[in-house]
Amino acid sequence: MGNRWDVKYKNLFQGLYISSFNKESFSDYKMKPPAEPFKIKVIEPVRVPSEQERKEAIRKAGFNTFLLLSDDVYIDLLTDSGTAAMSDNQWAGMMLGDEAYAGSKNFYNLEKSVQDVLGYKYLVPTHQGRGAEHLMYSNLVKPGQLVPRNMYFTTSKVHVELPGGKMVDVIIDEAHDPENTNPFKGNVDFNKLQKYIDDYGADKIAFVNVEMNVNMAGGQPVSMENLRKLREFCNNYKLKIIFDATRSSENAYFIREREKGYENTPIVDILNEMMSYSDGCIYSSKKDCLVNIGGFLATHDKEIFEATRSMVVVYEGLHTYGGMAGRDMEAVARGLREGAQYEYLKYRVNQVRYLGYLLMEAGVPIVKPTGGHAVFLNALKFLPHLARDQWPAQTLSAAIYEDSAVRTMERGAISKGRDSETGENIFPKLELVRLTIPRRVYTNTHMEYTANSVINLYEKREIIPGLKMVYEPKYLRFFQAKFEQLPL
Ligand code: PLI
Repeated sequence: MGNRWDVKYKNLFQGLYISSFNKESFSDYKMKPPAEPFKIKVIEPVRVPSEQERKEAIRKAGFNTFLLLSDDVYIDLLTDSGTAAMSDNQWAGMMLGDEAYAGSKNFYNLEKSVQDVLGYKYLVPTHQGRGAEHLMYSNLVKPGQLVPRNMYFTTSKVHVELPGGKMVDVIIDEAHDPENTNPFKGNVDFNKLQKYIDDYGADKIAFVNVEMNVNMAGGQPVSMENLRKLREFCNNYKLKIIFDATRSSENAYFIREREKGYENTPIVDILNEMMSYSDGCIYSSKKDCLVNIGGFLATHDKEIFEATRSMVVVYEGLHTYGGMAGRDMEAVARGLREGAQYEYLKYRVNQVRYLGYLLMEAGVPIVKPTGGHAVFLNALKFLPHLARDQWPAQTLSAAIYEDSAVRTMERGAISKGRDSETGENIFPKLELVRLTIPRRVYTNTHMEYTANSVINLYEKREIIPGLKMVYEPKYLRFFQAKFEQLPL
């Protein structure tokens, strides 16, 4: 039965949405925290360091939250990667690890999970997502080729560049606008893709890369319609489609929530249909599989399978473990199934949305609609007095830590890095701070504590000074760069 929100917002979105989508972006909507579909059996004590300790810790870390000690953090929203709480069923599976070098039974359990949940026939396990990116992209990219993608991701960009390729952006324009509430901001723009084909020729395109619930755009989903059309489009040019399916279960939840025709479809069926439009995928299990380590690539294509399986033994380990222990493969095998359960996903997405709602209610500028794995603060609007090369997002992330011992992450110009040809800094339109919610780890009260800290800073935002970069590593600089505070 629909409630008054359904009626109100359905009209607004011209019948595209089947549920009360996006009501959180309206100021008259009162959201309640979602109830957890689990109870807590084990706890890990955490403490709030004193004001003096926080001040010292962030300076010692060069104002880079990656360089903080975990012991100095109260609520860790740095990443949703490898930070999930596993279930009793997953821990039980860990005890059934078959640590054989070859032919571990856990590999076959994982293979079966991937076949059932994602529908791919072939599986190559890796130690984590970037291991899979390395095998897949170095196999498919030739020097000088382009890889169109619905917005870059840091490790993906590097693994396309290492074999001599270049990643180019083909996401819809709406994705670059934090205020735009398009329900599928992760969609591919076919005009942009067509232009690359027209300008460079289809043989210059290594493959088309599509990320689910696009991380750098704010955790924004891709629609099934877009994927279906992309398959038809790419068939015309005989182009392969490779997914970054890392957050595909959360994307599937949004399809069920927002796309007509999927309102009662089981998540696993949605996932199978999504993957049917690709040739293969890379997958960091550390997100939607609810585990602390692991990754894989999977494919329908025997050629890709054979090429990457012959490489996995060089870089990762034998093709029946690929850098994972047997017990870790079992946890992934079980977590992939658990993470695709509707009730879990509903709680998960709504917990993230609750944090976004609290911030929006207080007028804090965030990327809308709230994404699947994180709330993203718009640092350009939060700290408008800072120039781009005073690194507003880096500054804000450090300031949040100093205020409350909540650890967040810069997702803007520091993450984007430099142009591989000119060496110049790139200043992307999105200069964001990511408040990434680990899965099943924090309570809704933790969300409220976090929101209070961000709101407190927003109220005194004009007295936050910018930063100067004083150390810059060659690759993936956001991990290790160091900064000093500028005078206000
Ligand atoms: O961290 P890995 O190597 O397991 O996975 C790399 C990776 C690939 N694709 C996408 C979309 C990611 O988000 C991703 C890793 N993300 C991290 C670490 C994050 O904090 O978002």
